[in-house]
Amino acid sequence: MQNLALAKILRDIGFLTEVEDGDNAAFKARAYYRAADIIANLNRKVDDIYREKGLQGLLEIPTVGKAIALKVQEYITTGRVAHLEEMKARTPINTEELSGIEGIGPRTIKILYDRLGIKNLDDLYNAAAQKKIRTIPGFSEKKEQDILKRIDFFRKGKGRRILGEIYPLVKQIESRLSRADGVKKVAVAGSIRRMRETIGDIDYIVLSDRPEEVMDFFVRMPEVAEVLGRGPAKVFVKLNAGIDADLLVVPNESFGSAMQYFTGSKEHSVELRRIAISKGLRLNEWGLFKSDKEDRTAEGASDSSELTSGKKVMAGQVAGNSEEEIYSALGLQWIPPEMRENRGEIELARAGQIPKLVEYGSLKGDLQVHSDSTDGTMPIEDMAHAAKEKFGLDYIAITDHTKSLTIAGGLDEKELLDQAHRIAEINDRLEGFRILSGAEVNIMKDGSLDIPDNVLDKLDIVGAAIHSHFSQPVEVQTERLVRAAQNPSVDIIFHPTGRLLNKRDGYPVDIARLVEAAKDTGTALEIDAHYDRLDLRDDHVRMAVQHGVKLVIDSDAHHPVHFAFLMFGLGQARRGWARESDVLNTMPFDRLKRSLK
Ligand code: DGT
Ligand code: CA
Ligand code: CA
Ligand code: ZN
Repeated sequence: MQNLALAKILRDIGFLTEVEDGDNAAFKARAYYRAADIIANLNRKVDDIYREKGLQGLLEIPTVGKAIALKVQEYITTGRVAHLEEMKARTPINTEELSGIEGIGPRTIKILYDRLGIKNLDDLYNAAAQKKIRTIPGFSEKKEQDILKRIDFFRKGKGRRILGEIYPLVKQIESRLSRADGVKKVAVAGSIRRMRETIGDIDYIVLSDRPEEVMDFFVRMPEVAEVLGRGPAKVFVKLNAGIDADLLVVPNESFGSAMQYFTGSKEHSVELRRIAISKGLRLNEWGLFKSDKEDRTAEGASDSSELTSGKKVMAGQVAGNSEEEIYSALGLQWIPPEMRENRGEIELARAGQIPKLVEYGSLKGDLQVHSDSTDGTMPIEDMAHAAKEKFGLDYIAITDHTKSLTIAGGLDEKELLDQAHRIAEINDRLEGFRILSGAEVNIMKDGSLDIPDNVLDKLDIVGAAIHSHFSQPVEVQTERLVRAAQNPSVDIIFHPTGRLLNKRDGYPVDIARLVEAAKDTGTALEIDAHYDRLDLRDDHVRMAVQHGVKLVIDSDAHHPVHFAFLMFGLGQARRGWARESDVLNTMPFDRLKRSLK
């Protein structure tokens, strides 16, 4: 748990830095978020590293600099970090509660605190209910109403965690469970299987004939803090990490139906159950049954969670073994989990028209990668080497920041061209791998770029992004992005909304207008795969796909471990029904090169 606990502390420091210092601290905060990512995904315990090599060992952890290493050391040796405690004392705000409300990031939290002394969810609710929020410049009656609605939503849902932040824990428990006696298979279902960007809890399904033993093992795992409830085949626990986990143990005949049931979404499953009923069938986690048979054998226990042993219930089972079998018995094509939100996928499945979604592992390259020329942590060669050897990619684009982003050490015209020259030299030495020269060029307040066209012209690929002046009205922000897309050198709009999930409100963008401009100018829109960005959102992706706008899925890597996060971008793309042909960087290098502006 140590690594994950440390990651949480670093994230808290980053967040409070942004609350206290506003947009100016965005980059400093990001350094903390990055170190937190690395530590959460490290395959060694940080305290082991420290015991072995001391502070030097900590400094060798990628993205961990002196300031962060010292805080890590302090935490390992004393169990606390004074800097964080001072910040918490100075800014006594329950950021955890407040940032759980959609659309409320550090900037808003700061304004609410300064203006109305709002420190927690109760304060926020009361201020909104007393119509005080609308009196703050930049807020409105509508925003106030939204806040009330979201608080209600939040209180029902007990807050949601970012998928990528919880993912290492999900995998750790999965692998522990898979080694337990009597376990034949372990699967993760629920919103995680659907690759939602935030998740409420973790849902496991275990295939086993010995549910009691498996549940005993589960509740005794070191990750478990408390058992919340237990039935004959289901158990609910609270984990030390503060999130709940559910486990369902099923026999082989019910594995597919359990997967279907536990994967949801609820809205999708409700519709499937309706279809089952219309065919004289009943669908639950134990299988698809003939209605009359189930009524007789289950003896009125229509909530199957109360059913004890499999055997007697299985009479009359039409399907249950696999999901395919269940969908097929309902007259439907199998539907990829990422599409199961009852947003039209069931109609497509009935017509046999489920699109072939872009596959995990189908990306051939990564078009947003940073190097140590700016705020990345590794030389170009090392990023290329890792992309090729560890992640099987065929190409990357080096897209460092440009000069007006001084805080990231952005490159000027000469430095960009020098870098492109160096990349050409590296390419000469490489076999079976290509590096594109590029830039993440900064979009200025008026929508112009900070690097002139005659320089951008000479780069292989150009992404443009907004990094400042976040608080402009939606028309202004959209116009900035549209202008950038119209630039003849700009191939991609990077992270189009600039949000950081649960951390920073993005700038407001009229995505429909941006999609239209992207279409008109042949500009691609990025799904930034880093799990705390993931802009575009799933419905934005769908809009782009519907309009034939190309997407790119990039890791925004500042260190090789970040290439692993491409899967979250792919998940988002699949949630937006994107096919391989919608994603530019599924193309082999030569074709990609030809399709750029
Ligand atoms: P989450 O955990 O909020 O991110 O979202 P899910 O979709 O993982 O929801 P969860 O964990 O409450 O339940 C897992 C699945 O179990 C859900 O997707 C569908 C199924 N399920 C849970 N509660 C109900 C229910 O009341 N009715 C139906 N039809 N299905 C349910
Ligand atoms: Ca869940
Ligand atoms: Ca659950
Ligand atoms: Zn950027």
